[in-house]
Amino acid sequence: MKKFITYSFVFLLCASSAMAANSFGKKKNGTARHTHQNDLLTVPFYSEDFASGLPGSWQNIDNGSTANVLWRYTTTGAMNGFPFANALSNVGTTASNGYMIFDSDSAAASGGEDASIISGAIDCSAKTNVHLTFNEYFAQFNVSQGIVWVSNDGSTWTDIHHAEAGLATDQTTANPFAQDIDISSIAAGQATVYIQFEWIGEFEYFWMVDDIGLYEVAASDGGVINITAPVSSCSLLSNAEAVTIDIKNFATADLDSFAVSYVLDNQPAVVETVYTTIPAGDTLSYTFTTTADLSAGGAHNILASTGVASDADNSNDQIAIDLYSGPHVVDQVTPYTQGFEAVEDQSGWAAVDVDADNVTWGLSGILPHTGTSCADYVHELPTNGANDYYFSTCLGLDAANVYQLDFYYRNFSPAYQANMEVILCTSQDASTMVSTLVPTMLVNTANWTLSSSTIYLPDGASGNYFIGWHVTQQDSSTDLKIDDINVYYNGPNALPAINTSALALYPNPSNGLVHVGGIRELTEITVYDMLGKTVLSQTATAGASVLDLSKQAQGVYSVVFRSEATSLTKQLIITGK
Ligand SMILES: [Ca+2]
Ligand SMILES: [Ca+2]
Ligand SMILES: [Ca+2]
Ligand SMILES: [Ca+2]
Repeated sequence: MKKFITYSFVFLLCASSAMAANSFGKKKNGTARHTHQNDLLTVPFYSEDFASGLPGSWQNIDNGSTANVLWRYTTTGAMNGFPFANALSNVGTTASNGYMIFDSDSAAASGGEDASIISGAIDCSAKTNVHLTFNEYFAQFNVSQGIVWVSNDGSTWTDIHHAEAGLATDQTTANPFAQDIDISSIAAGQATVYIQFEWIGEFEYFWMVDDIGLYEVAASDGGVINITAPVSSCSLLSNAEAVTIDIKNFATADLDSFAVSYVLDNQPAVVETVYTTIPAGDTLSYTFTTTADLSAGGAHNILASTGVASDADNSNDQIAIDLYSGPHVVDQVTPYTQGFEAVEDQSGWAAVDVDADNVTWGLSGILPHTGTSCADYVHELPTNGANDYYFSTCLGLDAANVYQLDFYYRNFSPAYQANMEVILCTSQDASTMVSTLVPTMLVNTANWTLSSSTIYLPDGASGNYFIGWHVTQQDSSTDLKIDDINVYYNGPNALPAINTSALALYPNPSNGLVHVGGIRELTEITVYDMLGKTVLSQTATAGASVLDLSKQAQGVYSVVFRSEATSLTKQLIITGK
């Protein structure tokens, strides 16, 4: 029997999809944006979203198993909780009105499970081609199978899909995993087509299925599926940027001689005609002859469209991206915020997998601070290990200003504790670190906690900076979440430089009253405990200061001195009386 502690995240799928989204800087809000789930869908001639549970025309049967567990309708997913999502995502699905689940883990039945849901007869006699679409989410524990079968007589079945394909123990599919399978060879021209979802397993995890559809590929249907150029850049983009889009022919016939257009920042549309033939099902990368002027720093928006004659599905005709020309300049009026939501521009963020184990930072829908998403690093036993950075996009900072960095952090649970460090760098590389914003601290909390740090730059050091969140492992599974990052102007930078060679902290070890010598007036002194909690914060007086830590517990503390030129960290040991 398995135990909950052995449950694992599948992080690679999550991380890779997050990075793919990052590389295009694509946002998915607004009516003009279409999602990947819609790319392949034309209007279905059969659809079932299980809004009223399993319809009476469907069968819910046990195939003679020992356990005799059946599929069931749910709006909440698996009854047991896991560190990975235990419900079908609402994004791109109708999960909110319910779906079908085989919930093996919750059933906890010994002996083999083998159960199917089977559609009623579907008339495809007038169809020259038939595609089956559905959304699924499958978690593999050991040897479970999720098999999709198609039949045109209800007795002879053809195996067309295995949900468990390629999944190792404790891995899941994407959530949702949208499928589009050509079943023409079995279903086209047939009057009685049946679809079957069969679970086989024994006390495993689950399989969730929703949004079953059958559609016929149209004779004419084109659309734009990507804007691949331009992309956000920390240097200002030019006044003549090439605009390149991917155009897909979703139809059964060749596509040629059709209109395409793009709109930059709500300016008049640039309209051109594509003469290249795109064979059925193929994609063409098309670069507009007319370039785009993105030389103005800041946010821009591009909306691209196709205009195909007699287009059978207009839902895939447009796509939009947001991009940034030059760094995100933080000043008196404009902060930089990032909450890792789908409507926010995350272009330029990058995970750096220093330990090269292919487990690194990405986005997660599990327990965000606000909204539906946060940034997350997670790695489970037994191969837990972490040395990974999540770097922000480029921030344009001015040495004449003092900035504040606020963000929230937590673990999935205290059993997933992690070490966290936050650094300021001049590129997305820890070797370019210029200062420590949060000294390495142990995070072991299930509560979202605010971290607040001051950012000082040395004289003449205005430029582009990147903030890196660094996670390293503790002694068990590791999880570190961050959300709601806010970098904002916090006044002019008027602090004097630290004379590092003269600075002294004594006595050390100390019983709690600590003298600071050689310090210049107005230097900020902050003392952190081993958990990274600020226990004392004060501004130095001329010549010397006394830190009263007599009420603090015995242990090791970090004393951070910050001024305009630099920050300096010294270790202090409090021994008690
Ligand atoms: Ca549904
Ligand atoms: Ca279309
Ligand atoms: Ca969020
Ligand atoms: Ca790693």
